[in-house]
Amino acid sequence: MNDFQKITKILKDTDASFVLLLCHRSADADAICSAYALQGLLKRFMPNVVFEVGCPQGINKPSKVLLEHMPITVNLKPNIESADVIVLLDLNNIEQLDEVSGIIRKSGAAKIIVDHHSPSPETTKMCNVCIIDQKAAANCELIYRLYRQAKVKPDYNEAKALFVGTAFDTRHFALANASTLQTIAKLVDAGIDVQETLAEFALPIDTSERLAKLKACKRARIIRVDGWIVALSHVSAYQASAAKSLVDLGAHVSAVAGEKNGRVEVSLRCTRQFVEEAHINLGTDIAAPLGEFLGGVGGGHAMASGVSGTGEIQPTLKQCLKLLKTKIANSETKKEQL
Ligand SMILES: [Mn+2]
Repeated sequence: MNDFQKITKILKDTDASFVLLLCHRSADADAICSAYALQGLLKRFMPNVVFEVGCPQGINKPSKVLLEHMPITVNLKPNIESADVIVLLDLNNIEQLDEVSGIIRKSGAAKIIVDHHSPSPETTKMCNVCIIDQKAAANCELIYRLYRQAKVKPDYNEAKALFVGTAFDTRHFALANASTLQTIAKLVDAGIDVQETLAEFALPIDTSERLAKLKACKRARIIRVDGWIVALSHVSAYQASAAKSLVDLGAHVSAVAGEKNGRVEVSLRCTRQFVEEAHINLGTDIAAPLGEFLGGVGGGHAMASGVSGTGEIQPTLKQCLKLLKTKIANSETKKEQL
């Protein structure tokens, strides 16, 4: 049985009449476009089932532009309790949905996960079908694979959604791999104009984001750890963008924290060289234990990850540096032993 057949089997076995396609907090283009394209695919086979895209914890700014340009409908207050089947998209841990995670846990609905992050055992355990491929550069790639398994060609808007979701998640294909580019080639064949579509969704940078990035650079503490340049900083918003800027400027690793109502959030970024030579995966080696330290959650990818928990900025950054130092030291010893 292929993955597409596994999904349709669950939908049939549960005699589902309402299927909720659920995106992560401040849902990005990859999550929303995955949900939209999967909705379209499944509707073809089950026209009597109601499929809804739910973003109970909001959507991010680029997604607002996306929804203005595309015929995608998103419910910001989905009725999770009444779903017969819940599909988690681009989301590895339901804890990311804060209070919504309790409702999902209590729900008797069958659960399916389609994701490209490192899997969280508690979340995969509660899912009837797990379609997870960490090698996929975007979740939209996994959805395109389902189209192929179903032998269905995406229509123009579905192809455009899959293209845009992939473009956003791969930083305009800078993080793409062979399978990403093969998928993109097929979508372009379906009628997508690459330059026009990328221009349509290009975002002007907000003044507040520009200021956050500049402030993060001004406040950065720069530490050398065994030849690696670590930059630690804090801003009250746009931590991810600020962390990326620090790496663009020359840091090998960056961590930018922000505090709001006793909650602390940290974005971590690093270069590919750091992942490969220090053998450190920011998601599993740093963000996950830092999340635990803060009584919250942490995870993500090797080069980009995030943490959310309870605490204050300085102790959080201190712990982050401690984790980085320990991991770097461990990788040094490993190298010596080789
Ligand atoms: Mn994604």
